[in-house]
Parts: sequence; C-alpha cells; structure tokens
Amino acid sequence: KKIILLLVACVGLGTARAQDNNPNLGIIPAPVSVKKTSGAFTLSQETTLLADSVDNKAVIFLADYLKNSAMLHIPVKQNSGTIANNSIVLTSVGTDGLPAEGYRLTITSGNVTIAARGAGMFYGIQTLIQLIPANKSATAKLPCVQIEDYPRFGYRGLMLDVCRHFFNVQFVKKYIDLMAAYKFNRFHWHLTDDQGWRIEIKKYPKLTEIGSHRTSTVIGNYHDRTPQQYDDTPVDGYYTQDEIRDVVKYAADRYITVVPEIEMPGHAMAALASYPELGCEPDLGYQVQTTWGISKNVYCPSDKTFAFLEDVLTEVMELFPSKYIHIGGDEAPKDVWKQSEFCQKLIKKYKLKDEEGLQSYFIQRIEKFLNTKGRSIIGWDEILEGGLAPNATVMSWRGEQGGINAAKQNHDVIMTPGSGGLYLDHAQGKLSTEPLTIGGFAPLEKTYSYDPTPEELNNDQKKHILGVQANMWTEYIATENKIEYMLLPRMFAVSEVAWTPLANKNFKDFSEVRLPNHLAWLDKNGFDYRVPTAIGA
Ligand code: TNX
Repeated sequence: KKIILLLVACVGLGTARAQDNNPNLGIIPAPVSVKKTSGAFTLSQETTLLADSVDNKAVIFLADYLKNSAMLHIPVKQNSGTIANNSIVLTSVGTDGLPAEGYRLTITSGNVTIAARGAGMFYGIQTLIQLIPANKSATAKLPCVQIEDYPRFGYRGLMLDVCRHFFNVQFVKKYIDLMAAYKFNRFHWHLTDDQGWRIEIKKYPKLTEIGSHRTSTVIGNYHDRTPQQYDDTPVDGYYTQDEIRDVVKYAADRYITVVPEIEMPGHAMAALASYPELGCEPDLGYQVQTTWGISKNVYCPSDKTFAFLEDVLTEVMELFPSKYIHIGGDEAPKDVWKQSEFCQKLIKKYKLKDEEGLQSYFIQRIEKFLNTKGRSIIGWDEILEGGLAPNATVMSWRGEQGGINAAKQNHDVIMTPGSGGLYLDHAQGKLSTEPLTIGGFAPLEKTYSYDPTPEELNNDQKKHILGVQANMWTEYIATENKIEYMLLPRMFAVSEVAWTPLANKNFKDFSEVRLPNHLAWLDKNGFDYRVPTAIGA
C-alpha cells in the first residue's frame, strides 16, 4: 500500500508543469525574463485571493481553476489596500512600462502578486497555474521568482477547419481551453467550404438544411499518398446561432477573439448546392462536394451574390464582435468566369484587366461593405492578385512571399506558411509510421524554429507583421483524437514562435527540459498527443 501511495505522490508532482531546476521554470511559452529567488510560497486553503475587482473575468478564471483543478475553495476578496501574508494579489498597481498584454508575477515566501491590466492579468494567471501542481495535496509549494513577461506578437492564432469534418461545441471549447493555457488570442474558425456550410444563417435556411450535409467522402490520393478510397460515413453538422454566441463568449472569457471565416469567391460549393442561383451556371446541379481539392465552381460576381453575401455577413457581424472578418479569397479558379458572358461584360463595364481584376473587384466590394460597418477584412494571400483591397490584412500561406509583398505595400500581415511548419495537417514524422495525412512535413523542430519576420523586410515593414497562426485543416482528420494528435505538442512550439522573444528561444531546452512535464500534464488530462521523436524518425 505504501508503495502505491508513493507512486501516486510522484505522479502528482509530475503533473506540475513547472520545474524548479530550470531557468525558465518549465514555463511554455518561455517568458521574457525569469529571476529566481530563494524560498517558496505555500499555497493552501488558508491563502486569500485579493483583487481590484471581484468580478474581473481573469480573476474569476483563477478562482474557478483553484476550486475545480486544485481543490482549493478560495473566495475572491476586494483588495482594500492592506495586504496580509499568505495572499495572492491581483492588481493594476506596478504595471508602469509594461507592454500590451504583459504582466509581472512576483512570488515571495509571503505573497504572490500579479501586476497587470486586461489580458495581461489572464496571462499572468496562466503562468501561475503552470507553477501549481494539478493534483496537489492540501498545500503546494510555489518557487519564489520574479517574472516579467509580454508577447512578441499581438496576433497569436490557431485555425480550425470544421467544414471538411465537423467538431461539436464541446470539442471547440476544449480547443479554446488549450489555446488559452498557452497564451493564444485569436481563434480562426473556418466555417464555410466546398464540403460543408457550418453556421446557421436565419435568412438563408437552406445553407444548413442542404449545405451542412455530406453523404459520403472520396478520400482521393490528393498528394499521391493513397489509393482512392471511399468512405460512406455521412458528415453532418452546423452550429446554431445560440451555440456560436456561447462559443464567442467562452472564448472572450479567456481573452480570445473568434475570427470567423466565410469563404469567397471560391470554396463555395456547399453554398451553391443550397442556392444554385449564386453560381454562373445555376442549372449545373451543384452538390456539396464529396472530394478534396479545389472546385472550379465559384460564386458568380452578380448583384444577387453580393446581396446574399452582405446578408450573410450582416448576421455574422451580429454574432462575432471581432474587428476582423476573414473572407477567404484562396484557390478560386477563373475558368468559369472566363467562359461566362456575364463576367466578361462586367470586366469591360468596370474596365478591369482580366478575371484576376474581377476577383480583386469582388473582394474590394465586400471590403467596402465591411469597412462601412467598422470591420476589417483578412484574406488568404491570393487577394494580392489583381490588386489588394485598400485596407486588407493578408494571411500568407503559400510561403512568405505574399506576406512580404503585402508588408512592402504597407498592409498588415499574418504569417502562416505551410513551408514554415505551421500546417498542422502535415505529418510529424516518417510517413510509414504516421497516420494518413495530406502530404507535407512539419516535425516539431521545424515548427519551433519558424520566425515570422523575413530578413528581406526593413524595420518599418516588419511592423506590419501582426503575428503568426497555425492551421488545422481537417480533410484527413475525422476524429477529435486525431486533432489532438496533430495539434500536440506542435501548438506548444507555435506558442513560443508567437510569444517568446527570439533570443529566449531554444529548441533543446524546450523539447528536452520543459516539454516532458507538459506532456505529463496532457496525459493526466486525457489528451492524445504525438510523442516527439528526432526529425524524420
Ligand atoms: C490549402 S491554406 C487550402 C485548404 C486546404 C489545405 C490543406 C488554404 C488557404 N487553402 O483549403 O485544406 O491547403 O493543407
């Protein structure tokens, strides 16, 4: 019996993500500055939690965490100015000179203090949580330390494609929980595509009646990896507007903005199947697509289509407070527009150069609509073709060149190149031993080593790099377990790309010293993940 108890105690300690003996205390993403001092703070049921405001959402998050995960029922008290020993103090005092989203966490043997404002308080709390053993006994010792920390980039994103396969609200929240714990702040929700329309739009019920159902899937040999396979499992599902509001609030409570993506003019088959009049050939018999890859059918740039998209975006704006609305823009073949008399007339009428000019006209018209409502667009880097919309932010996915060109034109950029290891649908190891993936290779070290600021840009241009994002496309990911396997631990690497100053990044320290405790924490919490191996193994 004693041996079993001892084992349990060891496992308990192992689940603290922090490590006393590591200069970064085991924290991921590695902070800006960590100065260890001697001694420890004892966290217990007698500890008090003092805050400037008891209904601050970061403060509530900590109290809930202590109650649910650390079994410490510690009510929040208003800070009256006198601070007794054995308190956790959350305060805006002492934040002078802190950059946006930053915090100062000081642990002495007497008290824990987090000085921060807004999101910074939430991130200070996330760091503190990493220092608390998850299944601690009645008390826990936290190492004395002074941490000053703030992010390298303001946009720290993760994308989830819920179109190719659908994932329910509960799982989306789990994804958001992971993001919050590792200091991501933008959840890019890919809601519409050829293979499924996943957001309820009241004015156009057929989008979900028809567009959210796929009868079967042809698993093509997209990258010559597999013989053609046929899967007759139907893929159905969409989020009601109430569910979306719930997710948006859940994310906001964790300082995460949800950026919705409504694809146009391509990746629109599910919409065309629902409302064929939005295509250039309404009698063609559009179907929700059952194969992967690029569809040659796209929205027709007609007044009907613009009225439809404005209606859709109006409902989208009511649901999502995000300044940015992602309008897609990628992979829109121009063959149909080339052959359409209507499109050719438009090109003449608006004195456009060609079909690329027409796509640029399309995106600019949508941008104008969203700008008048106080919103801004993000588009995939194809929106550079034919000329950028005046205020557009570019997501550079086909390498960095699109982002470089956009920054040189004084446009904001989010770097998310597949070639930089940011495509989480790419394999993490030897194809022969990995589960089926789409092609592409993104081992942990490659993801970790990515730097979103290309040498070629001067310092002013670099300011346009708002940040970085990793993408989870789900053609070959049908289950929650597989998402976790593809996400973990690569998203931890992405968190350091997005948060940690370049000078503090160190793959050996990350992977060999700090990561094991985080993997133990994943084990403890029942996540699937890929055990890291040397590159190519
Ligand atoms: C390209 S990245 C796409 C997606 C696919 C992905 C697969 C982008 C803007 N478009 O439609 O799912 O590749 O890796």
